[in-house]
Amino acid sequence: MKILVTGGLGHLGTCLAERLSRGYEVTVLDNCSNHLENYKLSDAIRVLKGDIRDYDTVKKALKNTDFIIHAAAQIDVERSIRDPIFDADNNINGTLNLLEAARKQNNIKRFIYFSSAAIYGMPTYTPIDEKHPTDPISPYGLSKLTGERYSLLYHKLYNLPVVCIRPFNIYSERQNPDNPYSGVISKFIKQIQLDQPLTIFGDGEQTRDFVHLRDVVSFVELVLENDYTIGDVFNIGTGKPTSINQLASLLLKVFKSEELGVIYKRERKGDIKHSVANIEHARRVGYDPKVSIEKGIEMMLKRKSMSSTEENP
Ligand code: UD2
Repeated sequence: MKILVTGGLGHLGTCLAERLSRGYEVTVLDNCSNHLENYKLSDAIRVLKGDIRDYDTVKKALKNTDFIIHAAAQIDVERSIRDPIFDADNNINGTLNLLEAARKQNNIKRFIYFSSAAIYGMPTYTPIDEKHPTDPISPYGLSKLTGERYSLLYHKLYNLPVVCIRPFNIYSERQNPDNPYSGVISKFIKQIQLDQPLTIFGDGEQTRDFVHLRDVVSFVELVLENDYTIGDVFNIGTGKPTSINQLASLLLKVFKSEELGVIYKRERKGDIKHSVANIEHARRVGYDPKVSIEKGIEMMLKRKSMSSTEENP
């Protein structure tokens, strides 16, 4: 069975490609734009350099594929505000190219669309379930939502076996802190390595649902194997909120760097106060996140102290 992973050289994509290459023939399609995240993949994985904005490239990449995991996207929220056309071109038009090529191919067994928690905008209640209103506050949130809506429409109109995943804050020991799109966890670890205090934006009482990449990948495996997920949308998180203050204390403790402390800076513009997923829907189809934030950070410490080559999370 063949799988195409778009964005297969990114943080999420490499992990998916590596894990799935154990049971499937994996091809990744990536435009290598995010050079900071381009990991070396194992030789068993076929790498196609190309852009999802180009329909012919997408059509060729899809040839003979059974499953598609669409993880390629413009993911920088601030860039989406600066350049909404670039954002829409990647996240809407790129997605549409894939959907259209998949529809024409006519024998796709699964089309997994990676959406985002950003589609909810400012939550009106927490934990956020899938029925929560979607009211994005950035072009990025809107383009991810539009891609999701297109995907679901392709399911309804053309019976394309679509499944949409709405991940919350994904992290792993693979995340590159030098990448400006990288999350708060890898940024804090980098500051610890540089013997700097951790920089907290705002009062640090804002909360996030940090989900380890390993749990996200396990859910993808479940979706690939189970037809009953088709046509549906799933939040993927842990269901547990962690405040940025709690995160900072935990990291300083685990990395034995409490003396560094934290410094507070002005709140980031448009920062969401509380974000935590209700994951009951995913649980009902068998999702069972295993990596708590405490365990995930222990895993990061272990990785940082290992000098050996990269291992897949
Ligand atoms: C996440 C996604 C983003 C988008 C957004 C939608 C990640 C990495 N980013 O952004 O792509 O989907 O959700 O809402 O998953 N913070 C600090 N100090 C730092 C860095 C961050 O205090 O050095 C705070 C930041 O102000 C925020 C929290 O930590 O309150 C999480 O920040 P983030 O950049 O990891 O992720 P987030 O939730 O803004």
